[in-house]
Amino acid sequence: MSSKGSEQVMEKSLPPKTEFSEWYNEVLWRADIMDVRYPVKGLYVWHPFGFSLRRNVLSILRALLDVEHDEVLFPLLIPEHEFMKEAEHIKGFEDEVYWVTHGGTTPLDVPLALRPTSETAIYPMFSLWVRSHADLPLRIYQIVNTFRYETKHTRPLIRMREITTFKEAHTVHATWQDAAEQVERAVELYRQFYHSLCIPVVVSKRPDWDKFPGADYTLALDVLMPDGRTLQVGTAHHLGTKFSRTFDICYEDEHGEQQYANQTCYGISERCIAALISLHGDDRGLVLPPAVAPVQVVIVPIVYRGREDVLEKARELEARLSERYRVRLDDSDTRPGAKFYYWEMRGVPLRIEVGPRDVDKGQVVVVTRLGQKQAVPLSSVEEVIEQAFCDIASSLFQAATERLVKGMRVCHTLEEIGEQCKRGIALGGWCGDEECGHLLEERTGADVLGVPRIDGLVEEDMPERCVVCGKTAESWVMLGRAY
Ligand code: P5A
Ligand code: ZN
Repeated sequence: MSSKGSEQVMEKSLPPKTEFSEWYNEVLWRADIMDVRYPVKGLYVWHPFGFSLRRNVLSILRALLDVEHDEVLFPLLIPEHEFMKEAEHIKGFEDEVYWVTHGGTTPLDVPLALRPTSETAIYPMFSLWVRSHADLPLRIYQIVNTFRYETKHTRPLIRMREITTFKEAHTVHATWQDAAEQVERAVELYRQFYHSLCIPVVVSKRPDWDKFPGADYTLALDVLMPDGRTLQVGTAHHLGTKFSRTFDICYEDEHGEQQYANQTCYGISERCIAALISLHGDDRGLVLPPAVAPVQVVIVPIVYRGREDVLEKARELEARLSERYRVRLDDSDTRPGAKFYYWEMRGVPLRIEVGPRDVDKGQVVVVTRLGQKQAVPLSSVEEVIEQAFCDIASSLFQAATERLVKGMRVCHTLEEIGEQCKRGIALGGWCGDEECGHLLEERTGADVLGVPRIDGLVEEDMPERCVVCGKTAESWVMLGRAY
């Protein structure tokens, strides 16, 4: 097959992004993110390009967490008796736990759980570590794999049975108020993290029936996916003294009295990468913010026989730019068009074309993944790259924010909410009663995501009446169809 032919075949095979589910699955393997053919349901293999993206995303989150947390690493296995200690927590997770019951052929005295999350691994140790108020606050995080036997439809990066990149933080404080402030800082940290990925989020307080098992309350971050559904991409939980009473995490206060500690925990999975891919990608594949793109700049020489100097110039430029950027020179034997296609699929923010005429003029052609093209003198390439990176990041964030704002609507009836949730997020007034909350879900077929922090995303005032019972509304309520 001629290279032209193969290009056309490949061109056809990425479904348009409007067919989101097909697009998502195709882009994962076409852009070398994941192989979904591993023979265990809900488990996937990271490809080199995806792994590199994962590493860049992690390093942003690490830098943010490192400011006030220490990184640790706990074991994967949790003894049954620790896992079973906190009643509400077990109830929330019992159907999702994988158990290790044998060592070889010998039944274990104590069955071991594969962590679905690490509260019950970490808190028995916190009980040993925390002695006095001087030990507080204690703030740690770890990045590990966790296992959840999910029964809902599994999807790569979105709902996995092995979460390979669980970034979980756990903190201990003297007072309930201190812990509440930590939850707020966690949400701000996550908001900042998502901003680095050019992703706008909506923060809300989850309704009581949907909070983390064992928590006093849960704050969550959601993104609006291209198909109009919402994806929870992070949560922060105030645990109060629930776990400290169970695991005996006490400190001696200034007056020499023993007090139960207040705790928080918060986490983000690889859903952050699912959101990154889904929110920015287009009909040609990935579009990656420069901060996390595994290849930030690809140099494509346009070679002609007798103009070996073109390749030479391209190599010089590669060496020069490699000092500051993640650069790839594509001097492979393929046609330029096929190279463009290949690197666009992988979301490379900038392509630099070097042709004979450019070499003669002492310039290159810089093309952004968003389609801007300009000729640039060789001497000012770095300057142009810096500017282009900033522009790409702000365009991505702005475009995603506009789609989010457009995707949110204030509704005044249950019918309106039901309709709106077919394509986005609905907002209404709520009296705050749990009964009205359940009726909201039953009658609209949508999920109550909780009480949102509107953050200027919506200009309208809060409706005066509860959309279900008509009593005075105490707060906003946000609904969507959640992944
Ligand atoms: C917080 C960290 C916890 O587990 N314990 C430590 C707390 N919270 S959580 O809400 O249950 O999970 C944190 C985030 O992980 C994502 N998530 C998943 N991602 C992919 N596949 C899954 N099966 C899965 N389950 C949860 C969600 O984004 C969730 O907010
Ligand atoms: Zn009501």
